[in-house]
Amino acid sequence: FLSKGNELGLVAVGFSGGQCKPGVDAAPMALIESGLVDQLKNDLEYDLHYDDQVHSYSDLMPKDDPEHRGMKNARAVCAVTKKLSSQVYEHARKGRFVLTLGGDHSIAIGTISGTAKAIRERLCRDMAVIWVDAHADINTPESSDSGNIHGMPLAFLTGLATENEGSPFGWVTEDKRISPKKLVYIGLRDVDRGEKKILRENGIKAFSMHDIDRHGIGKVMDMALGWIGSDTPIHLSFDIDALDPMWAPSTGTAVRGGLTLREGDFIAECVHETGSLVALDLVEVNPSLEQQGAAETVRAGVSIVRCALGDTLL
Ligand code: HAR
Ligand code: MN
Ligand code: MN
Ligand code: MN
Repeated sequence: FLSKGNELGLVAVGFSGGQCKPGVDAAPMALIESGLVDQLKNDLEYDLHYDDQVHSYSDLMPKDDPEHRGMKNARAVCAVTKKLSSQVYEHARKGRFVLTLGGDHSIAIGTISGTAKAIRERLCRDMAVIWVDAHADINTPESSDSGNIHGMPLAFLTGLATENEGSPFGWVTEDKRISPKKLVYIGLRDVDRGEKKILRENGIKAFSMHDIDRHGIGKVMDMALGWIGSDTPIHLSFDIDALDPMWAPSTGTAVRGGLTLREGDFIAECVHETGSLVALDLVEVNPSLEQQGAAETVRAGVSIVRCALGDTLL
């Protein structure tokens, strides 16, 4: 009932300004070159609507980007995410599944705001977000120690951080936000002290690696999807650093003790099985880091996308 047929909008966002390490901008090309698009078309039979925007964000870059509320590159991140939000909105509005290849995780400000607005208009529903990550990415500009915006997208998307009209993220208005009650994390293991307080005070549902160790990934997925409830549209935002560095070493902030390759794929498979998935982000693949592991990291990313889009083992 959610997406019509096999229409897929693909958005490639080679953007690295939400953090400080170059190279994550090369991920969309690396994913596509390793056969992702061909596989989606030929194996999974999607009808692709591909915005070839891999490079065109560069003309949006401001010349001058001074720190704003302690945030680095706020104007650049604003320019890219605002444009991305309308691209994603246009796909989702037409009932297409939206696949966005990042880029660092700051781009989720653009993707989730776009789908949240489109789903509200098209289905009169509030969308849920499943955020698979080692990190919580919910720092406010004030609680962040790094000033890197890829650690903040969920603060703006939930309205825990807001900006006035005219400020960089003033465009993220209520119609483009999600409720903190509709956010579920899986895979957390590196959460800042201020973020723990934010999660606690807002009753945000989170399954850490500890929960996965205790219950197993099967039970955790049952609980995560149970919290969201059936018939709720879901946006899956998958940070490759949720996987253990054994499987995905080429990422900007790798944290040991993560998901296995199969646990990552299993999460994607379970979300697909709900029939409620409306969009997927795959972010933080950085082929220039740990170069011996780059091909493996890209392959892990391709696998997660395939699973989320309905590939099955049998
Ligand atoms: N929490 C830290 C910060 O705010 C580190 C965030 C790292 N983020 C990512 N995305 N790699 O999940 O800077
Ligand atoms: Mn079509
Ligand atoms: Mn992240
Ligand atoms: Mn992360």
